[in-house]
Amino acid sequence: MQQNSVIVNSWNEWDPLREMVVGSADNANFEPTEPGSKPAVRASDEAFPTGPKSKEAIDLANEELQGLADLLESHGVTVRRPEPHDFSAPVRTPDFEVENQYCAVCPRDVMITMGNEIIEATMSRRARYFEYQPYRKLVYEYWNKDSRVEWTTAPKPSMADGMYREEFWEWPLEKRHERMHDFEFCINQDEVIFDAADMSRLGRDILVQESMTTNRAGIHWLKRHLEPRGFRVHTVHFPLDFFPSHIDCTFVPLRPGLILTNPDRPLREGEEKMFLSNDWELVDAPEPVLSNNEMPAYCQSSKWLSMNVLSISPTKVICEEQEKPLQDLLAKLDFEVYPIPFRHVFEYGGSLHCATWDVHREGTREDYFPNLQYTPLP
Ligand code: ABU
Repeated sequence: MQQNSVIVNSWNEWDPLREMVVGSADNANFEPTEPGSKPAVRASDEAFPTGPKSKEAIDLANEELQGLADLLESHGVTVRRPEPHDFSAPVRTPDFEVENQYCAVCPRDVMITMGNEIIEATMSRRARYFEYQPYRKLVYEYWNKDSRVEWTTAPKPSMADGMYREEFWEWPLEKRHERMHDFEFCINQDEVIFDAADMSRLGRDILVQESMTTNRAGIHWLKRHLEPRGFRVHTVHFPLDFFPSHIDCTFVPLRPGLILTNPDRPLREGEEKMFLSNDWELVDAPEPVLSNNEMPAYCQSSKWLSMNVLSISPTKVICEEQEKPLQDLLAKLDFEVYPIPFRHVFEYGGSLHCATWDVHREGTREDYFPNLQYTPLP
């Protein structure tokens, strides 16, 4: 049975924050083309660059990441950073080779805290196979300091060619629309695959999005691991998101009873019941300030990075500086909003929530869904 831990303790996305890892753009490389990812320059036919990002791009992103770290520290949060890592090094295993790795800007994609347990995700892309390494020193520190800290590394998939469905990238839009309820993407169902950022924590209840980066075998592994530890794991789907990857630009819990939702990506019919029958309110985010075509050229994420906000507490939220319509909505919902510039981080795969990993928030595991009917695995 899990219990509160002095060092590692975080059960949801909103409790008062005490310790957090903020990513770093040091040594970042462009993500390579591989079966799980086909990066493209936005609104252009230009070839996607390869190898290390420029010093200027890295400095600009690091300045904004440092700004986030400073803001968190001014709110009493202890901020930790990843260890330096050579992302330009190629990776070669018996099953695949890739010319370089990516970056440590988005710890959220790799690491997740479930109460007093740290889980390292399997990951789904070759360039991210070793992305846990910049966080290992920290994990050892937490694990050595407190015997109540649990540490789990999920099984590494082979990432061999047979794990992927490469034709996925060629499907025309009509075919994607036709097949939107199949939830079959660029990874198949043969191995356990998940990125940590496809999960969202609401106390006893964990949401997991089926996506391009998390398959049904991955969700099954998470259920088998988490249910005996007292969690209920719910699979969620957003059928109109044809390239889903990571839940935190789609369905963003802000405090008990309130979720920020993406108007372009409604939940699959029927999946809203769990929220509505437990008096949760789903509030649509406003249209982002940038259109998809206006996002930074090398950014592979959608305009909905606008929604990728970070909660310092149930009443305080950090939001990207230019997203005024969202800031206004959050203020109307009674949040204190802290706007900071973060646009230069976008080309590294995320915004404020993606670029962090919460290690310690106050609070314990609560049941926010008392009217839930849940059937655990047999
Ligand atoms: N890594 C989060 C990106 C999600 C999105 O593009 O909507």
